[in-house]
Amino acid sequence: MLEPARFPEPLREIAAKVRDGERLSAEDALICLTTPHVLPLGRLAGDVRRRLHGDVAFFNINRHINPTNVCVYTYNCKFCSFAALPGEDHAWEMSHDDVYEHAAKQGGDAVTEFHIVGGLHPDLPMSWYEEMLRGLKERFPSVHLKAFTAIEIGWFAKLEKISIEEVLIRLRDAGLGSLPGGGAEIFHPEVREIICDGKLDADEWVEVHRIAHGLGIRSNATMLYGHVEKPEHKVDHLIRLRDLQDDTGGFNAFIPLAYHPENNYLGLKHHTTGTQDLQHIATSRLVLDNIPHVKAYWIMISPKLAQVALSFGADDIDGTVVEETIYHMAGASTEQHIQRADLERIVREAGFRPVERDTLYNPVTAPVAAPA
Ligand code: V47
Repeated sequence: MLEPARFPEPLREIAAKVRDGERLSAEDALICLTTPHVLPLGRLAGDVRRRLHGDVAFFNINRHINPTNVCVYTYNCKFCSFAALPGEDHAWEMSHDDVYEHAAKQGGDAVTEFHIVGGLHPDLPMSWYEEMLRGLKERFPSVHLKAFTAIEIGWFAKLEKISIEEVLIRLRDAGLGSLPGGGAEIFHPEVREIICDGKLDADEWVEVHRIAHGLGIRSNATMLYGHVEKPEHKVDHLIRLRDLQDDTGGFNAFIPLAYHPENNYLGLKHHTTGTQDLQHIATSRLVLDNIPHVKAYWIMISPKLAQVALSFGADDIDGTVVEETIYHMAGASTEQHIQRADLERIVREAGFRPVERDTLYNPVTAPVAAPA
């Protein structure tokens, strides 16, 4: 039982709200993000997480595929270490066959999700991506295709001169199952101007997800922290996401993403600390009372910290991944692949019960057959 009186100020009032199931205000969110009392904050978020999910911690068997890193916003998105201009040494463009070959490399586990994102390629028409989705569905019919950030969806609309709705309908017809949460960064224009000037703005990002939800396409949401943003910017970000979720109910999960500073144009040196990472996980769980899942992405914060995060509000540690480029090009030193047995062990040793889920958080009961 939560006893607010045992919490230090200024968390006491927040503890009372958590105990009573009351929504936190923007002012409360600011307190969560700035309090030095991270352990008590984690205790509150852990309590909410246990109310929602008991002792279950989710993981999935997934595979990341990045068909190209060629991106017209290479200079705009100063925080991104993944993108390249056409012809640069580190630029790549996969063929459809390359994509299928990557998809088939599963590292021995029966995959249920392909997570597919890439740069905004100036010359690849949307039909190239539709064909890729169809080709994947033909070869891997049971695998869910979670593909394209809101930024890519906006780019397709611009390139093809069609509406967001039409883009989403065409991609869904080709096999798209849901949208990942990338591209949100920090919504506030003061930050967007510095880190990703000219990219889709907050209203546009929100609109893509709103339209997707209206079409029955579920999605995730992210927030990139640990660079030039201030706590107030993150409060604004979280409240905007919560408002959208109140309207649509279409978000599955929220993933706070820790900024990695290497090999990009932003010119910052510092990595986030473990305490900061846990504080963002805990705050997300407490503020986003209407988003069912909070993910501690092990690739980003390490399997060791992801274990701790499960007691600070997270209920999901993402999946096997197999090959990761976005964080590893930005200096991540974690592995790129983890086996199912290791994910289960990480969860179990943190005191939780591992449950394999599919992308939409249905438990996977029988292993899905690997494609021939
Ligand atoms: O949008 C880019 C971020 C995101 C850097 O939906 C960086 O299940 C840190 O969205 N340092 C893409 N972050 C990753 C993403 C994601 C990851 C895992 C699961 C899901 C999901 C979504 O990565 C980008 C951007 O915010 N990013 N560069 C960097 N240097």
